[in-house]
Amino acid sequence: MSLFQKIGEGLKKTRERLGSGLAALFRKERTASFYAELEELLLLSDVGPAQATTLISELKEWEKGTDRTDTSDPMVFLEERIASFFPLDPPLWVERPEQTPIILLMVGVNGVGKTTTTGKLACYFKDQGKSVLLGAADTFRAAAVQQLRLWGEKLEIPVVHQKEGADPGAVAFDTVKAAIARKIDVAIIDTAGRLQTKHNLMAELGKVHGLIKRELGDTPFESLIVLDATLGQNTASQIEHFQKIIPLTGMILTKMDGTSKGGIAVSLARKYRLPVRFIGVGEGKEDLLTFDPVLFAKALIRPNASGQDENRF
Ligand SMILES: Nc1nc2c(ncn2[C@@H]2O[C@H](COP(=O)(O)OP(=O)(O)O)[C@@H](O)[C@H]2O)c(=O)[nH]1
Ligand SMILES: [Mg+2]
Repeated sequence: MSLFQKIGEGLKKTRERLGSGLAALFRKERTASFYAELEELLLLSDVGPAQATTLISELKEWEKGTDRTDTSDPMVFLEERIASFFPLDPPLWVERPEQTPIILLMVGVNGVGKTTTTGKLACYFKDQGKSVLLGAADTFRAAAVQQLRLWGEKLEIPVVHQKEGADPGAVAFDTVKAAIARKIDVAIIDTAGRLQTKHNLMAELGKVHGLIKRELGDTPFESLIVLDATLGQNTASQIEHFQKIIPLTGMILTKMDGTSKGGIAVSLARKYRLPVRFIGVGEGKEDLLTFDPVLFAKALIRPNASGQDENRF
């Protein structure tokens, strides 16, 4: 399967609603209710009110013929506009010249899929021939450390860990130190996330970030927020909470396979100007797909299009 086909499969529920809905709608005449129906379809898939309004007014302009370029298909027009909503800055792990390890700090609230995504990412980088180290900085629950160690065993990747209740900053610090000493390519640090708790995990997370930053000096690293796509617009407040504590560099949207609201990626990326790095489309180690705005928009809007861009990866 090509990446385009995998994205299409992962987005099945969303495209059954949005892609199929749009195809049926665009076959109809432009009656008074046309744009209302279009808006409803966009909102149902969680593209977000601001994006729906923008897309509809751009489509109206385009249909007047003033803005028309090389396509006469309104679906292609929408797809191109949606793709343009995503920021394009490349992630650190693409063409990084320096020899220092790439550090990924995984953050997000409990249950969104952080630990699973950490494991899948380890698999992704390992498959590219990179050396990987994992850090179990979710010391809040013993089970979380155990869960990450299982991924480590399965993938034959070392995991830096301490006892339950240990200082997550110390684990993160040890992971970075070890990654530098062992000349590791990518170190991925799993953390605990709770928004309301007496243990004040959010303050601890700020400390973890500060320690990594101090250790790396001017070398940049990624702080990736993991979000459960099935939660739709509720994910926005999670971004805002975490952004108050640490500067986020990107998003990973999990459980895309379980929702018809996959348009949330469009909404969040445009609103917060945060690039989407990966999408999760299942529980297995291979169920993590690199995010490409063009392929994503196409899979969302025109899943049956022949994927001319299929071989971009
Ligand atoms: N269907 C599906 N389930 C996922 C995905 N990512 C994670 N999960 C499941 O979500 C649950 C919580 O994941 P976990 O990694 O423990 O979340 P954490 O608390 O953020 O570390 C687990 O049952 C995972 O298997 C995904 O992309 N698709
Ligand atoms: Mg976890």
